Amino acid sequence: MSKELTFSIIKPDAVAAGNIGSILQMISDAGLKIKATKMIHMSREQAEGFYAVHKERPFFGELVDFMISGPVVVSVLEGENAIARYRELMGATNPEQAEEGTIRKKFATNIQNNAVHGSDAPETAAVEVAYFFSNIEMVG
Ligand code: RTP
Ligand code: MG
Repeated sequence: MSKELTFSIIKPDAVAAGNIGSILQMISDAGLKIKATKMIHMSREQAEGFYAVHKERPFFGELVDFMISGPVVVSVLEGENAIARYRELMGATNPEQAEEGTIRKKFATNIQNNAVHGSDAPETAAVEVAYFFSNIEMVG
């Protein structure tokens, strides 16, 4: 099995609620290695570019407003099957449907303010990592 990279965002709701440490601990306890991490406050243009795949969805404007409402913590995670494992740890998009023990069950407020983002496929993971990090920012 080869190692895989995935990209994570701790969203503004979770940062504002003081949950950065708890979420990074859950990631670490799940055996995902943090290869890079930093706090940023995205501009509208950066958030619109990141969520470009959703630009035709009815919630796009509100989603961008939410994502720029405060700072976020972006990270690169590594592990075997990291993409699927992180999405499992995150739980369902809507926290009402999220399993016990998941990040969204614990920390999400609603379907939009849902604490975290994780890449959904190798292709999107590669694009998302490169959107926020250069190679020099990642540990070996
Ligand atoms: P993410 O991309 O953030 O990891 O979340 P996801 O795959 O579980 O969900 P996705 O369908 O990709 O939606 C991206 C984000 O848009 C917000 N959303 N709002 N108001 C709504 O009905 C709605 N649906 C989705 C959420 O913040 C979701 O995570
Ligand atoms: Mg998604």
